[in-house]
Amino acid sequence: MSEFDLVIRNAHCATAADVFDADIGIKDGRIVALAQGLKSAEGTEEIDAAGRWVLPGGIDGHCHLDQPMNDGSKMADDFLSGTRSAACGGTTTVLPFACQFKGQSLRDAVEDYHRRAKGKASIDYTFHLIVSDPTPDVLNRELPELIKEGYTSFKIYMTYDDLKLNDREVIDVLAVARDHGAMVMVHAENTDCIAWLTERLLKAGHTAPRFHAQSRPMLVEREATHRAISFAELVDVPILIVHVSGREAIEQIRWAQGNGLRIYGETCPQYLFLTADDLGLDDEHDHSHGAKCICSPPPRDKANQQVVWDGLESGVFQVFSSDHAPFTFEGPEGKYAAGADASFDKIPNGVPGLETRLPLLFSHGVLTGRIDICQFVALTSTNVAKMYGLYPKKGSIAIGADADLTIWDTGLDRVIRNADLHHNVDYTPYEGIPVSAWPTLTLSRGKTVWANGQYHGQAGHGQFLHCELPTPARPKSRGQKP
Ligand code: DUC
Ligand code: ZN
Ligand code: ZN
Repeated sequence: MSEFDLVIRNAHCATAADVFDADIGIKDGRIVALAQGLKSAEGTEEIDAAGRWVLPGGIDGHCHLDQPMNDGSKMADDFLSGTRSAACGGTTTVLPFACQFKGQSLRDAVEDYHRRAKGKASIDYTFHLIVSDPTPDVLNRELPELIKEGYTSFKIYMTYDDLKLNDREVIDVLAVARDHGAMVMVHAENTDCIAWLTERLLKAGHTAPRFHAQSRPMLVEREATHRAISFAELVDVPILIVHVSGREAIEQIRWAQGNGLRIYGETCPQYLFLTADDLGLDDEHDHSHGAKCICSPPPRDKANQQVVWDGLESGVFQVFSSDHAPFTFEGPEGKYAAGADASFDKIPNGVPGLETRLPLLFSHGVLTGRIDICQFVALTSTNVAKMYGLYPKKGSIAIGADADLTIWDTGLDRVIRNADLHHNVDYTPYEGIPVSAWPTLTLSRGKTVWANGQYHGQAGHGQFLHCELPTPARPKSRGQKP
């Protein structure tokens, strides 16, 4: 029997820490050897990566797949099309959400979500929990049990009527996370400010998609971010502020980090590549592009894009996720599920981005010199694995790690076209944006899922991952609270 199933020769590897040249020996889906001039038996499959970057597969720590909606819309991507699209863009692990509806047990939500994933995923996956109804039973029994079983992260919302928690509920959930070592992701926007602004805009007849941005200005995000940070300080627990859109929330996070609080930040491609103008301009009567780009928090302006880039560069952000939330533009379950003349507040929030996340950041971050290759790996893979307890099985090129790898083509001259993507959405908000890097090969546990422009994934190859408790990225810096 051969020592390796596959050897990748002449790999120019980057991890979050190092850049090195090696041959990579893979056996039974894992990396078993890293050496120069690795000997292999005759007939062993080989791939020559000479001249190319070989990186850990991307881990998308925040995406929505087949998440049930209650407004007549339906997510366009399930685990089949979502993981296909992810693999074609170099992502080898996804973390979508098992969402609890108010009145539902968390266990039910988890079981339902397992049914949705079963037999469909072509790459590995795990779930965050969305906690929308923190009853005493959820807090005292369900969450601790689920954390022990490997569901170690949950998302909470400070807005959206069907999901939002009040301040006391936020604190209660943070306290459970602290007691059991889990990670909480916080959607930070002030719900009452949004409701007040929305009411005024609609009363004035301002219903077009562009008013979405005016209903959720940066102060709404800043206030909720500050409040979430204060609660995390009170409880003495780390939290991750997700999908941070611009300067005002970034200032809050930077302040907290500077004061020794364990506050982490996530941002997404929509805050680097879209602006509020993409929601539509004053003189526009065709609202289609605007509806396509409605997401929350909304994209801001050019100056804020630069502030987000600066935050990636300087380390305010630990993770870069897609927040893929796939709704078609056409069709009865898409962006206009509530009717062709639906006002902005009735348009489902979210943009697709699983497949374009890595090529966009590689092209406009690494190849422009804004971030280095190790930062790219950290933001898109390693830190995500550490944050959610998947490291070192995922997120590295190391002996014993899963052979989730990407080989990159750079120096390309292409633009993003929805026609070339593999999701089930009929548009991409990034249409026409140039990219000069794209993975030429994606391996999921040693199996080719994407090669030379062709998808080779198999539904059911993807495995559910039980997460360990997250690896703290920084030592505890504050005294224990009662
Ligand atoms: N905002 C969210 O909070 N979730 C999905 C998509 C979005 O825009
Ligand atoms: Zn959110
Ligand atoms: Zn989201």
